[in-house]
Amino acid sequence: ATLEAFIKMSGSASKLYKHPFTVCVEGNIGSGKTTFLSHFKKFDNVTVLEEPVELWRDVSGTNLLELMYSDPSRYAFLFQSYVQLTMLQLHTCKTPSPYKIMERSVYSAMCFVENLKRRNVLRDAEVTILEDWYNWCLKNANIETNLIVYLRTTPEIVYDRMKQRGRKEENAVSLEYLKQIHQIHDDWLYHQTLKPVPAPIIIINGDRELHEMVEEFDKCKNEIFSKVI
Ligand code: DGT
Repeated sequence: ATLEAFIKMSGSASKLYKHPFTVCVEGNIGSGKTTFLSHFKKFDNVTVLEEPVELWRDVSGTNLLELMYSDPSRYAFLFQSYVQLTMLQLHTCKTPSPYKIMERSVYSAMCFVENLKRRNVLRDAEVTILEDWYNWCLKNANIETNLIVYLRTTPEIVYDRMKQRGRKEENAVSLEYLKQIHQIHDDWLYHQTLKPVPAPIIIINGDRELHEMVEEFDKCKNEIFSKVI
């Protein structure tokens, strides 16, 4: 699989936008990011970039997502390093449309790193390397973001959704883990005490049934498309 396979080009590619209006959709595992993104696929002026999970599942035949969950102390660094690269590729790719909507970002990848650091899963040197790369990217890469949509959820609810979805790698994911990831997202985007927020935020209640979220998405749609670029 190549990254291009994940870049759903909408419209003609005769013109590419180097700086499209960029929206990153954030939230816990199972918060409805994919559903949110799929809602925007029907608009011609939007390029929707889903998270490259399929790439993480097949790195030269190796399922890094699975290894990260089954043996985190051995593989978390390798996994995070690849997540960071694939996210940067999404941030920096030019789009055929003036709006780009991305699932997650290089910013939220660092929420997972923060958790691995707090749980002492990563070694100090591994954390330093990931943070140094991240800080270098903040200064030097074109990862400018115009809007963040935060699908705020309750850990118990996303735990049930995750179980129902039954992604095999996530068998080992506990409610405790989802609470940790929720807390870090909330400290970052809701309480805004963790680290700087890179763009204005829209917070959506992601606890509603996924099919009921359409209403919430429409509110967001108006807010996104009212931005003149
Ligand atoms: P959705 O549509 O809101 O249900 O989103 P998901 O659950 O399909 O997507 P996401 O990004 O929350 O997670 C996909 C899987 O990849 C999940 O098992 C968590 C994992 N994951 C994503 N990004 C990272 C990361 O930076 N580090 C670690 N350790 N895991 C990550």
